[in-house]
Amino acid sequence: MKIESAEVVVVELPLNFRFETSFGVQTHRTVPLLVLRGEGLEGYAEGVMTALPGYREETLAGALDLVERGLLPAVVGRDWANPEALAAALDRFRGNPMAKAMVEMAFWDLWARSLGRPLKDVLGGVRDRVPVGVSLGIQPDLAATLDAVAQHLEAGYRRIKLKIKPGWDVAVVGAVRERFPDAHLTVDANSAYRLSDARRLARLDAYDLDYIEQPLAYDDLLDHARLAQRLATPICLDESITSARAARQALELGAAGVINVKVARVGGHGEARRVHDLARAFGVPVWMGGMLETGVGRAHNIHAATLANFTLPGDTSSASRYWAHDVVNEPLEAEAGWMPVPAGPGLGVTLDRAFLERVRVGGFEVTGGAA
Ligand code: OSB
Ligand code: MG
Repeated sequence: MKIESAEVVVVELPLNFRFETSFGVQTHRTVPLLVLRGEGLEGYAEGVMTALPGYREETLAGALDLVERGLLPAVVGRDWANPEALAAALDRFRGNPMAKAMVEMAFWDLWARSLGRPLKDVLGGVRDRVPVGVSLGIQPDLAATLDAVAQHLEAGYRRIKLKIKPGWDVAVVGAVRERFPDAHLTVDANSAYRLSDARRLARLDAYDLDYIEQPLAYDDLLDHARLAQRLATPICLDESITSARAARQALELGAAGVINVKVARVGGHGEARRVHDLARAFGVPVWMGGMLETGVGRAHNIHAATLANFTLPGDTSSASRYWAHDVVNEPLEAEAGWMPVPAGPGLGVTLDRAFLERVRVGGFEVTGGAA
């Protein structure tokens, strides 16, 4: 399939909530939406990198420069046998998985649309709906935390993830567990601790958490393996897993008893599926993470989460939790903790172009491409 042209539209959207983690506060997103065109069809993806590198190293400005000057010129104007062939053509550029994921994911959508099949089928998914939980940011106080947990359990979410950081951990988790004895609870530290905090983290073992997500440094597998030996609660890796190779090394080391797969963090659907397959070979369950996506990235994540080893509830909660107005026309809403897979070819969502024009803050087109 030939990619004839590409367009990036950057939009700015306010979040419905203030999202606080151990690495900072987000109140809005600046979202680069990529449109790839060919055979009269369009394929979509979004970038999840942020202005400053708080989660991983990639930045919005750096990624968009790479997309405009490196990645799109390498793929526009060429005929691609399949998405794997396109992904292989991006290998010569080092790192930058989030930037590569934009291009690779948009092509998977375009490819699936050209086949007239839902993306989930083309990826090999086995479900029509995926189980979902919520990720709750750090709240102003304990009362607000308990209220937020109660509200989302009542809405049917199947697991509650609490963001923690040093000084906001054992006491809050203990109080939430006491009030909600049967809830599936997890915590996510976003790399806020060190191995020397092992004794403090081991106190969380008392609260029957499904897992502790990314307690230690974003680029450290070895210390996570050491920590795993000192905790009863499984460790789930997020930031540390940027590729199938990193996943294999983490699994071989015993650093991950669970993996949070984010398609955009690992460079796209092909690599996400390899991470999924490796984890399955090691008997390790995976779940679909999120990056506060709009309907475009959310739809991608939902399709990918239909693969068989996505057995734990993911973070792909209802779009209306995040956005007063989404960039896609279709509602992506969970019911009783299940998110239906959008129907139709490809992603099954369409862009609200009139809305995009209202919130647009930048963008560019790439038409010529490869010689
Ligand atoms: O660590 O999983 C994370 C959001 C942005 C960056 C990192 C993370 C998150 C979330 C929210 O936890 C997931 C979501 O609701 O999309
Ligand atoms: Mg996380």
